[in-house]
Amino acid sequence: MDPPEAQTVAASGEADPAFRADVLACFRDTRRAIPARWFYDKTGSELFEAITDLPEYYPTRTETALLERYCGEVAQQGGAGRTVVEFGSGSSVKTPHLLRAVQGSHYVPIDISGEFLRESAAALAADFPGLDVHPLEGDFMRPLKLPEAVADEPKLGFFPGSTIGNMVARSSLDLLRSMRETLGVGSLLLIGMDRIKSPDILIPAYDDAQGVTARFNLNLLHRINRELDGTIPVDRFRHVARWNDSYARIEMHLEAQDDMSFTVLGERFSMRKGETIHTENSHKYGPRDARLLLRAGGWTVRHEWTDPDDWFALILAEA
Ligand code: AVJ
Repeated sequence: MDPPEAQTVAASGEADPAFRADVLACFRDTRRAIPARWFYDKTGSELFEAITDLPEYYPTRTETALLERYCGEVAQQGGAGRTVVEFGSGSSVKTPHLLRAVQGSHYVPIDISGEFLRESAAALAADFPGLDVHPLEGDFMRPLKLPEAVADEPKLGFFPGSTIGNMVARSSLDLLRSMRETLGVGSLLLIGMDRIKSPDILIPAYDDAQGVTARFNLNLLHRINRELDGTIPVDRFRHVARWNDSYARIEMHLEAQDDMSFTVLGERFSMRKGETIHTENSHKYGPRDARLLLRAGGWTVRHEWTDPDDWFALILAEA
């Protein structure tokens, strides 16, 4: 019989201390917010995979098409032969296109989840027999020391998926600067950024007809109940996706449908009808916004590729 999976059976005492701290801080504060990274337990990761297949969720599909089409040009524009360093590699599904085009001899996937990282690194190494894979477990929000074997190699950072969109401006700048420090002057960075577009396209992408995104959002409350011994009445919350135009971002919230009170780790909290927990920001960038942000972070844009609707951009920048 298969052993039970750690994440689904985690008892309150074993929950990630950082998760615990973020959740308690959220409910103790009047401006309730929980960092989006806590969506991704096992169920959450599976639900995100399901989101990427939804007809309304255009980003993954659009970016993958751009990578399939333009990785050859990325190689021509200076990427050829470089060591690819992927930030938040996860399952590395988009990486083969780039690795095939660039033809470097090393690959450094960086992820905070060691188990996931080693599994996907092993799978990639099997598919690319000539490639030296050096998985690096760590938090890429901070500058990291790359493996000795790639110290003198020219590098190409890879940060797909519009993950930068989850960060507020200040954090995204910190990240871009950290990446510059990690990779070094003269390095390249290939980054995926989602464009500003009509809310008529954006809202359904984050509030789909099948309700998968709603389940993804609500799973956070189930996770709190499971891992932090919570009594949150999940069915009395509603998934909300809204476009915040002044911040150019989609926000996801969980809205209380009634006045309520519940406990988390034995501590009692209450919420009023209509109050929300802010669970995610997904910032969108126009062409000039993207260039300015990158430049402020120490990166000069060398090339951009977009789809015919200009819904998503792949940007190549140099440190
Ligand atoms: C993984 C952060 C890029 O913001 O579009 C998808 C996450 N949230 N649907 C995004 C997400 C709701 C996604 N990122």
